[in-house]
Amino acid sequence: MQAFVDNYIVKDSVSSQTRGYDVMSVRRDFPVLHQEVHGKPLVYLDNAATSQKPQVVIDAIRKYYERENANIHRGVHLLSETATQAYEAARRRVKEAINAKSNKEIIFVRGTTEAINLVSASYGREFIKEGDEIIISTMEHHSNIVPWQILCEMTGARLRVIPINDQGEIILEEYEKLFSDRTKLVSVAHVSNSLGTINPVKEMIEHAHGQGVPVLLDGAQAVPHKKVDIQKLDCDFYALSGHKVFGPTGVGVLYGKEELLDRMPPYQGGGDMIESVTFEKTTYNELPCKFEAGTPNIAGAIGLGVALDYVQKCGYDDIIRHEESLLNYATEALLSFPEIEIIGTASQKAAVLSFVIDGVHPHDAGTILDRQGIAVRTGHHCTQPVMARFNVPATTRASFALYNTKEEVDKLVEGIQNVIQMFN
Ligand code: C6P
Repeated sequence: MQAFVDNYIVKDSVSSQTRGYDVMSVRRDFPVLHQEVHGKPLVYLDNAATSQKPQVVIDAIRKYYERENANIHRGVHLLSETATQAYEAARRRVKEAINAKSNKEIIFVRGTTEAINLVSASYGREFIKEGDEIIISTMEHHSNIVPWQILCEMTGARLRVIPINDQGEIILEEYEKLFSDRTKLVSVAHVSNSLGTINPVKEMIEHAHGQGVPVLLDGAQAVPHKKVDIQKLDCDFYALSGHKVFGPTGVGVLYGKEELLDRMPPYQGGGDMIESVTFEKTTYNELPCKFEAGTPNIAGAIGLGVALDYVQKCGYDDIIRHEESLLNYATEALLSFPEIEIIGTASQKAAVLSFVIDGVHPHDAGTILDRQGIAVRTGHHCTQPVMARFNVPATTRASFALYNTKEEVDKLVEGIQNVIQMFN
């Protein structure tokens, strides 16, 4: 069986494993990048929305469906055992990648959104009562706002919101002032999707723990860019999406400390999450199955395991260095345009560049860039309170990944020049 499991592990034949960090080799691993759109070479700068997939991930998913597809934890036949082994190997892979203590702490879900909804529904049902308070920040994605609002409506609890400064950074003194004996949970982004800010989560967690308050980190935008060490962070929950970290859509992870998950009621009922069922009384399965009702996204989990392996083999230090140089290069170029304002200028930033062009609606900018082969996201990025904070209806956002190049940044800059010229 081990041989089978090994089949899904990225071998050292990953193209990027040539000496040092060679972005052109990395690009060769991503077939989707090698195409034209509107007759121009694709410049994919919408990585914060979703990242592209390396061939090893595509191959793993294809291989699973071609050779090994079966339901897990249910059959005694070989394919079912094989699929179960591969799924559980993927869980171990996630556990190692984020340095969790135990496989029981890794719950496969649909993505970050479902991970946060799981905590708000389950932790909320058990621990949040009328008058309690939940702290979030102004820069949260709607996925880390709305589930808490629903919980507040149901329970009579209330949200407290940490303000951010003009650079798009959390104001730590204001954060600390929000705590009281009513505070029951802090839930904040590790990295902001619309501003790029990397939040000082270690200090924030230390402060919250000092007050006996657990912390959930929304890691959707962190895992593609930095090594996440759950035990070092000491967060209580961590949510991530497979598709942002070069894995498939429809799969993600909720990490939770075992002692907390143990005390939380099930989120959904169904197959695999039970120990025994009678009409009189049902008992629940152990972690992590207690939170994985129904047939999960088996191929997705396997793909995610391979994707995490791929990123690790590329090397986080090299990825960080590469993306920092792209971000600095692009930021400097955009600053040279008097018509452009960058939204989000935190001192600690991931590879996200949001901006507005004077007199040009972001949707027009996005459409014109698209005709030049450049894919960026325009809109509010599911962070309407951030747009309100900066008094803009929307931004244009370029977000970089490990396979982007300086030449692509040059094309973005050229594209923006064309946008400005057209509107003049
Ligand atoms: N942000 C973006 O373009 P899901 O959709 O569940 O995989 O991830 C939701 C989510 C949660 N938190 C943060 C910080 C995010 O960035 C996202 C997804 C995408 O910015 C799509 S809106």
